[in-house]
Amino acid sequence: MAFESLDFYRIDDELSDEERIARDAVREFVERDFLPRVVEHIRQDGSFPLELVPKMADLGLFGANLHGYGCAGMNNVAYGLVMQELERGDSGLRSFASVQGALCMYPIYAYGTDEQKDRWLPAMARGERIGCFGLTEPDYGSDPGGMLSRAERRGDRWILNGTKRWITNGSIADVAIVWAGTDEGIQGFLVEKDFPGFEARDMKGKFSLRASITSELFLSDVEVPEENRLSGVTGLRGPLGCLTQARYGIAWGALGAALACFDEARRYSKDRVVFGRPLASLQIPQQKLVWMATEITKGQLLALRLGRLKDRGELHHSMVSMAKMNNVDIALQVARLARDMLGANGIVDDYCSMRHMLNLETVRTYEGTHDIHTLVLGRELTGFGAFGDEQR
Ligand code: TGC
Ligand code: FAD
Repeated sequence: MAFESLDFYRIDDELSDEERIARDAVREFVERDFLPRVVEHIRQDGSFPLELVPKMADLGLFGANLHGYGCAGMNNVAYGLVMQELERGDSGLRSFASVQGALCMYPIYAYGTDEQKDRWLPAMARGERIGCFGLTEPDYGSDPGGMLSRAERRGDRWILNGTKRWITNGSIADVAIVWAGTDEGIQGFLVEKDFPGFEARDMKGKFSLRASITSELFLSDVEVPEENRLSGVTGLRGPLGCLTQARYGIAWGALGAALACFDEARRYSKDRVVFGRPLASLQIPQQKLVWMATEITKGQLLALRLGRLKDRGELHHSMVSMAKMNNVDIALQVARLARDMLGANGIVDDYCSMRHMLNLETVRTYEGTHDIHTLVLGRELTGFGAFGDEQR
């Protein structure tokens, strides 16, 4: 039976025709092309349906809120709705689009030279070139400012050394945006997959985000020409500026996962008979559904307001932190409750809630953990950094 999206506060009324059309096109793609194959991919550890990339490109899903260079140029609400629908399918599907658009195309768009933009953006928008974003290291995740990766200038070239871990799409990427320390501060480099000394190896054994490729990147004396440096930014604000774009998409995306779980739990509870009555006719299941619907509705309002502020250029990154933190947190709780309401059926992959629940454990960790966003907001509200480093 077709998915029914919760819209208790008639938020649809607030959307333009263009925004609804973008959302509905992706909803149909997910329903028709993605969902029938997701189970096959989660049963294989770390496999993504790459055959869908051309279709995703045709729908304008890569760099969808960027303008020019063959990008769709959607406003940020339409872009958010697209992310919501992709993650209604699976967090791995939304991750693929987030990494390609917000973490790879955006830094080239915002910090790159005209030559870099012309070379990479149209090809990435068409899905002919795949990117990955290498910030996290084995010993520096929440605190990327401590990174050990280094880039040393040698004339018109840079020599890169270091290791990046937990990198989405690492082994299938044509280009890795690698962030490394230099004498002038952290800088970004476009490392092409065939540069000698560069290697990507897949990470296995994940319980979460199984329909997504996660890799480790090894850089050993990799020579990168100066023309591959992102010369428009220096310092941690470079990668953090990209994260703001991706976290914005996650604030919407997490709602998609929550909507899928809510829909599944509501349907199931109407059909499932316990003690001679539909589960949905009992008070405790109703309380669970009401909690889910209320939190999803609050999350939708947060996301919509954030999108309108972003379109007006009035967004502060701490607002994105609040929405990422809250919407992922409630989505994970919704998924856990939905799984619980399905009883034993909830643990098999005929149903989606447990898959979303496991995925959302990653979403709670990546792009700034729940704790890190709490600390960002704590610092914003009080003026005191509580990260544990006295210099902050
Ligand atoms: P801090 O002093 O706060 O900031 C340094 C400079 O950056 C600016 N800034 C930001 N700019 C844009 N957006 C943001 N969100 C920003 N946050 C800070 C800030 O204004 C400053 O600029 P300037 O010009 O004064 O230099 O830096 P800090 O060292 O205190 O660190 C702050 C902290 C801990 C919040 C930051 O390091 C952080 O966000 N840590 C979390 C790391 C993280 O999120 N990693 C994600 C890796 S990528 C990933 O997970 C991809 S998953 C992909 C997928 O599959 O979807
Ligand atoms: P840690 O930083 O070691 O944190 C461990 C725990 O300590 C957490 O609970 C955290 O909240 C808490 N903590 C940390 N600091 C503090 C503090 N100051 N005060 C209180 N508590 C604190 N990274 C990329 O660069 N590119 C990618 O494409 C990418 N994709 C990913 C895909 C997957 C599937 C996963 C799981 C991760 C991915 N990441 C990626 C990495 C992700 O961003 C990091 O895992 C994340 O930033 C957290 O870092 P960490 O794992 O080192 O945890």
